[in-house]
Amino acid sequence: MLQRTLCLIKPDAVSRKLSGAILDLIQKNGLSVVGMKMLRLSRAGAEGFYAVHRERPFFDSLTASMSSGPIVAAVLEGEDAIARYRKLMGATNPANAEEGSIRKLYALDVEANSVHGSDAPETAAVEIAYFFSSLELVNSGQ
Ligand code: 3AN
Repeated sequence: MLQRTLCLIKPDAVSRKLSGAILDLIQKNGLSVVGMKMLRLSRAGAEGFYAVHRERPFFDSLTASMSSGPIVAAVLEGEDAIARYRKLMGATNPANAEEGSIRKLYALDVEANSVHGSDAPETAAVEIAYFFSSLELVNSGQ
C-alpha cells in the first residue's frame, strides 16, 4: 500500500550536520521525499506535537530538546512507508537499535535519538498536517 509518513530530523542530528547523511539513507532505502522544510519549533509547538506524551516523565526534557534548535521535517512516500521508515530508524533506544539503522549510526541516547517517524496511518495523517499543507506536498510518481 502506498503510504506517506512524517520524518523529523531532530535538533541533535541537524546540529551535528547529519541531515544530508540521514536523507541519503532514507532515499537509498527506496523512500521518496515529497515535501521538506527546515524550521525551529517553539516550546509550545513541540508540546503540541508530543501532546500524547504529556504525562510521561520525560515530556519536559523532550520538548525542551525538540525546541532547542532547527529541525528538518520531511514527508516520505512509498510502499509501506510507515513500517519501512520505522525499521530504518531503529529502536527508540539506540542501545537496542539494529546495525545499520539511523539511530544505531547516529543517535546519542534514548531522548536525543536523531529522528522521528510516524507509527500508524492515523498518526501519520495528523503529524503531516501539523507541518505541511497539501499545497506543499508533491506527487512522487510511484
Ligand atoms: P519512537 O520515537 O521510537 O516512536 P516514542 O514515541 O515512544 O518513540 O517516544 C517519542 C520520543 O520520546 C522518542 N523519539 C524519544 O525522543 C523520547 N523518549 C522515548 N522514551 C524516552 C525515555 N525513556 N527517556 C527519554 N526520552 C524518551
